[in-house]
Amino acid sequence: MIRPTLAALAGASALLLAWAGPAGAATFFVQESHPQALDTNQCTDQNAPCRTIQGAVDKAEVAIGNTVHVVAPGDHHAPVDEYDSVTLDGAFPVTLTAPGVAIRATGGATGLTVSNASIINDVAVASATGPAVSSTSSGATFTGLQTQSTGAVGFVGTGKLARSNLIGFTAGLQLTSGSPQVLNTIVRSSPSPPPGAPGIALSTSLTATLRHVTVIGFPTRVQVGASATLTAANSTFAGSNVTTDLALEAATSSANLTNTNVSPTRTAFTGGAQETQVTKTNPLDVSPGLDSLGRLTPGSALIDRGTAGGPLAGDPADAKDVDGQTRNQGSAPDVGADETAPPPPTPPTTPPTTPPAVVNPTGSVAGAAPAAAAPIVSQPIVNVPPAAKPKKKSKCRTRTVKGKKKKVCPKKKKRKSRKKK
Ligand SMILES: [Ca+2]
Ligand SMILES: [Ca+2]
Repeated sequence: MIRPTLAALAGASALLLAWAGPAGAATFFVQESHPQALDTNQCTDQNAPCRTIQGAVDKAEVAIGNTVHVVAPGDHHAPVDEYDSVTLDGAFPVTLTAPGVAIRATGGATGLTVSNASIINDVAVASATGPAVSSTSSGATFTGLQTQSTGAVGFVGTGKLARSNLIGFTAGLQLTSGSPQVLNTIVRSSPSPPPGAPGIALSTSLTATLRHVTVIGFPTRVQVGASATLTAANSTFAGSNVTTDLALEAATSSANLTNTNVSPTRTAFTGGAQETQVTKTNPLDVSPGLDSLGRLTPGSALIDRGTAGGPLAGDPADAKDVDGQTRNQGSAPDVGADETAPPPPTPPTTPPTTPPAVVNPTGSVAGAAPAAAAPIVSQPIVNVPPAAKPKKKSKCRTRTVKGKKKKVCPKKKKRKSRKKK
C-alpha cells in the first residue's frame, strides 16, 4: 500500500486551493507585507504569495478564467499595503480583487491600465499627475473602484463602472469611446478643481448610459462633446447657481434625461447647440440635499424620486447602491448613487399593551428588547404553569374528649443523635 507523503498532501491541498474557481481556473495571491512574498513564487498558495500585483497578473494572464487576489495585511493597525502601477493587457482577461490595499502611481504614470475585458473588483487607485485608471476595452468591468487623481482625470476610457467613487482633478470621469455604462457611482472633485474642469466629460462620437450617478463639486458637472450622446436616468448633476449642471458643446451633441436632476437655468449650450437637443422625461430641478461625499441627507428632495424603469433598468449592477445597500427601498428608488432606508413606520397613537416579559429556557427574555449581537434562538416560548404540589395527607385525627372535639396528632420522632458516645 502506498501512503501519501505529507508533502504530497500539502501539494494536493495547494492545488485544490489554486483550482477552486471555474473549471481550469486558478487564483494567484499577492501580499506585499508577507514574509514569504516573492514574484518568483508560483503564487497559487496564500502562504507563498507574489510580492507585486503585476507579478501575479503576468502569471494569471496566460490562461482563461484566472483570478488575482490581493490580500490585505491581517492587522488593521498596520499601514495599508501600497503597490506600484498595474497593467492588464494579456491574451486572457483576469479578475482582479484588492480590498483594503492601494495602487499608487508616481510621476505622470497611470495607476491601473486595462486593455482587455478584465473584471476589476474593489480596487483603490491614487495618482499624482497621470490618470488613476485608463481603460481601452469596452468589455472591462469595474465594481467598487475608488480613484483619487490629484492632478489628472480619475478614470479615462470606456467599459462598465458600478458602485464606484471617482475623484479627479481635470475630470472625475472622461468617457472616450464605445458605449460605456456607469451605475451607482459618485463623481466628485478633489478639494480645488481648476476652473472649467468637468465632472464627467463625454468626448466626441460615443454613446454613454448613466443610471444612478451623482456628480458634485466640479464647476461643470457633465459635458457632452460633438457627436456624443448622453443617456441618463435617476441621476443628479445639480450644483450651485454660479456653476453648470450640463453643457452641450456642439450642434451634434444630445442628452436624453429620465428622472434626472438638472436645472434648465444651469444648462449651457455652446458651439451651435440648442435646447431641443435635450429631451427630458419626468424632469427634476431641485436642491439635491447631499452631504460633502455625495450621500443623501435626511429629507433630501431626491428620495423616492427615481423610476424603476428607464435606461439600464434591471441591470444586475443596479441592484445595490454605491455603498452596497439594496437599491429599491421605500416607495421608489432614490435619485443619485445613494439609496436611503425609509423611516420606521409611525407608532399608533394608543400603544398596544405589552405582554409581560417571559424568560424562556435559553435565558433570553421574550417580550423585552433583544440584547445587541445576541444570537437569535428560534425556539418556541411556551408558558407552562408550575405543577400543583400534591397535598400531604394529614396524620392528625379528631377525637371527642369530655364532649369537646380535639385535634390529636402523632408526636414527631426525635432524630437520633449521630454523636458517638
Ligand atoms: Ca427610495
Ligand atoms: Ca445608501
